[in-house]
Amino acid sequence: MTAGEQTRTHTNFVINDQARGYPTRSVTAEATGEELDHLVRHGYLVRRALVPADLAAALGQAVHGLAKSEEGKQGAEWVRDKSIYIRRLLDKDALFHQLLRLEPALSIARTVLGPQVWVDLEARMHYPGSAGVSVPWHNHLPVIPDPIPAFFSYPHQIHCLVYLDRVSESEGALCLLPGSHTRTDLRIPLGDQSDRPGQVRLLFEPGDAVLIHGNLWHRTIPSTAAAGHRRLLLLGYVPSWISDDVGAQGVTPGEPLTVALARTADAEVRELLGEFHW
Ligand SMILES: O=C(O)CCC(=O)C(=O)O
Ligand SMILES: [Fe+2]
Repeated sequence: MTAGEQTRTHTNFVINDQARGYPTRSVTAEATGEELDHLVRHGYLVRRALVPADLAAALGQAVHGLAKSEEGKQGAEWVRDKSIYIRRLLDKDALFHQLLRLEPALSIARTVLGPQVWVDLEARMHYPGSAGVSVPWHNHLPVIPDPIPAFFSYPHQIHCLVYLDRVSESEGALCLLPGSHTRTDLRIPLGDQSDRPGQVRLLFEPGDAVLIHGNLWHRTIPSTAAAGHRRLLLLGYVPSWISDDVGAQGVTPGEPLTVALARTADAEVRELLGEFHW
């Protein structure tokens, strides 16, 4: 049951786990019923000053350090003088561990996704002084078939974008398409940067954040030559059961034959064995 106070929303979730005695998980989100409703219906929720400015500065420094160490390395998602994407931050600098319990993002995510989630943390940085750096229209969950099958698991995730630098017109606003997270008929061509009716443009101060549904369409406006650094963190809240790690089950084989099978199998067999790339 969910009960709203002025600024908080409490929910008691009883999990249908017979073996564990139907445990209750209580979640209190620092968000009103209206704010949660906005997130569910429109697919986004802005939270100004989610992270204090001094912490945003320290996190920005850490992102900078990782960028320096990854630039040019094999596998780096790096375009010289333009941008870098850094994955698996929780494995790379313990400073980021304090974001595991970042509130109110975590409790908001738990209220709308269910109380059992895991957290993925990535960062993106645009280098200063380059004009035309941008991310065209995209969403983060491109796995939805049309028509939607009767028992399809719609990929609900909440992604919290935490801005570590000021984002003015020079660095390029974030543009969102409200309500597009449920529009399975929307097919925006790859690379499209055009304005769309109803789009919302957002600028940020360091520490500001926006929570989006992972299937919400969004893009960034191209930077100008006057752009400063544009660093942000992407906190991904994913339902816990969506994971390839199911823990120890039964007697483990000495040498997993599926690993050898996958080496020579075609794409369909590899998918059936669990291979999946975003
Ligand atoms: O830079 C931004 O404001 C958003 C970046 C983004 O959408 C992404 O990296 O997926
Ligand atoms: Fe994105």
